[in-house]
Amino acid sequence: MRIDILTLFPEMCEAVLSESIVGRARREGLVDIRTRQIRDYTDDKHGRVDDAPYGGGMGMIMQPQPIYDCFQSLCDELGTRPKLIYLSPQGQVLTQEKVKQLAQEPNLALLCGHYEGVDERLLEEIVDEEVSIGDYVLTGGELPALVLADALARMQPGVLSDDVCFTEESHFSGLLEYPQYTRPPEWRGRAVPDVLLSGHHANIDAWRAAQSLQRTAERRPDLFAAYEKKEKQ
Ligand code: 4GO
Repeated sequence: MRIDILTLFPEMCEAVLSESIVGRARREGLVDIRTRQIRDYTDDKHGRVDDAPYGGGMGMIMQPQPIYDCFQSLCDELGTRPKLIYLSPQGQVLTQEKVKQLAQEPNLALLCGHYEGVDERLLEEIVDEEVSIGDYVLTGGELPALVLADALARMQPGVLSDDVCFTEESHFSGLLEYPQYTRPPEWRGRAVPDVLLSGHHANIDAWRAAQSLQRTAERRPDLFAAYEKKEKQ
């Protein structure tokens, strides 16, 4: 899968994308994530990419031309038009279901807004979907784009150590993850639950399933209700 991040802050994105599991996945060619500097495509001789909002009001708005030309150059390079996603609080809130769906796309482009946002006509002209990572406002779309890119990267074959990893965990079964422990067996007077040291795999599986259900019921009644509904069918 290839993901292109259209941004005024490519270094910020590269810093995050070069580390840890996503960094290794990129180096191993398991996922192709690139950044594109929107400012490189402005026609303005001073390099401007934003201007004051018509009708007045706070802050600056990103102009359509640099973003449009940046996206066109990407389409030319790819020889195809990737699905373009704009990260915004107005978007559909991201879920693991949505991540699974987007992970099927061979090419995705992620547009990061800054300042007070992007001229609406650009969104109408080229944006396919708006996605939000949650109901809060950030100073830019870079962190949400990086969240989405990370979630997509870990779905690609070979990125996680074991392919079953992401089928067993939270949100896949629709339940929260069970608690996990590692050495030492006792720490600050707290013991690891005996069952996990028993080597009895059927009991361990049953304990983990019960923990998942209990946590979900306590912490996420919304997810628990959806899970029970799904189980009844
Ligand atoms: C996305 C973008 C929040 C999200 C953003 C989110 N804030 N909840 N800010 O996914 C346009 C200018 C949007 C700053 C951007």
